[in-house]
Amino acid sequence: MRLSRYFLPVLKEDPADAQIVSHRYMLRAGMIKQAQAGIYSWLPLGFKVLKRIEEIVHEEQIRAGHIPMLMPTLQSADLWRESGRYEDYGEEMLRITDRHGRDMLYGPTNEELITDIFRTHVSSYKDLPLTLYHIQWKFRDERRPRFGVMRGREFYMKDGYNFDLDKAAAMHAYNRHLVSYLRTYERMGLQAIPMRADSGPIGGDDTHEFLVLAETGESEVFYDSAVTDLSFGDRAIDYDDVAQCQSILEEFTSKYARTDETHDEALFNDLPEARRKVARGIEVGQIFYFGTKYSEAMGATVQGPDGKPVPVHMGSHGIGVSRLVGAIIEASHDEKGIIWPEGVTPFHCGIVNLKQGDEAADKACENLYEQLSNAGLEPLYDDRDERAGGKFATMDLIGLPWRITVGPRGLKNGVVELTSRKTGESEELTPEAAVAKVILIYAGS
Ligand code: 5CA
Repeated sequence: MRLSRYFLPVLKEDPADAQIVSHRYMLRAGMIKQAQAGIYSWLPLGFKVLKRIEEIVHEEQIRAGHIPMLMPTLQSADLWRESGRYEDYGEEMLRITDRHGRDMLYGPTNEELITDIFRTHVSSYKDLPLTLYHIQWKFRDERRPRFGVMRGREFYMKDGYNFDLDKAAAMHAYNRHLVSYLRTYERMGLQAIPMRADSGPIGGDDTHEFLVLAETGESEVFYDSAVTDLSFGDRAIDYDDVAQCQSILEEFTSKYARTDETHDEALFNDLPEARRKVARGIEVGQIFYFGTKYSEAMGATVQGPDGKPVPVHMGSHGIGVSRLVGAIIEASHDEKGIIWPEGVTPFHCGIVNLKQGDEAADKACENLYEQLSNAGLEPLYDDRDERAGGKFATMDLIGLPWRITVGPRGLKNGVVELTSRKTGESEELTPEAAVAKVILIYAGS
């Protein structure tokens, strides 16, 4: 993309109403614009990051054997009356009436709708196990929408639902989700710690939230500092291997890590004092096992091996896709702007032309642009007729991990400059070597 043809409405001043850094930088970098309280338009740069995150979530869900689909945002109130949640859900639910006077709602989550699909089409245990998921907009009429996309009213969520014959099989689905989530967040450059949590209106006893530690997080968390040493890394996973998934769950959940809802002071105090940490975290996902709560209420049964009908065991598993955009910025920024991890960056590499209109500089930039594009990467070329300082400030603000700077002086010596946004370190390389290095950095990602 050439910046002269893009739509990147950056703001010079800090917006007055943004209290946390991710909100401030998302507005300043022209990623989002508020449409109403807690409802945002995703401008091109923000939309690109949202899509990258969505892609990673899809890839990891499919890798785990879960099946993508799409359900609508508007749902019928009657389904929610069947589960009893139409009344229970309270004021967070946006209720709508259509022209025929039918009660509808903008879905805050999809347990009822998916259970209805399941009961219509699945009748035998032979079709289990089954996990279906979608990534769709949700609406919760939060009392205090705030912090930009972190606590929106309209937000983008991946929600997945497993259907299994018995509790043991459903717990394997739970474990599989936990493992796939660990991988998903690490690919985004995040450490998200699974913590024992409370199930709220979704229901059930088994639930973990995934938290990214950040001062601006809304949840208070208590944990053994040893959990922060764990990393998923590049493990080969067989998602059908029950023992392997179970052992990874144990590895990542056996150390003390809880949100304030389930915190147990006595257990916590058993830890050596130096390892007791109290901090704040951003909840970027949650997994639930709730057994037969919905299947019994809504008659989702299958014929078991003995021919008798059994209600299926279910769980639901969510990832806050739009919230993640903010969470990644909270975890990765400096005073100049965002620092995107390579896995989610909107463009792979910036190209800054220090002297637009200089024949050699223009040509070198065009060549770099073409070579990076031919390698399947997306460069963002700042080809505007602007001062170098302004171009650097924009690049630093929007946070691309790598920048190639091209100027007439360097070109006389046959070099351009490759700079890491994270470390600020630069090296002079021939244009070919700079391209080769950037390609190598992204190889395999
Ligand atoms: N049905 C279950 C799992 S699919 C469910 O709805 N879970 S949830 O309530 O925990 O939501 C899943 C994730 O969506 C949360 O972990 C959080 O990351 C994100 N989320 C929830 N509410 C909001 C909100 N108001 N704004 C942005 N993201 C949110």
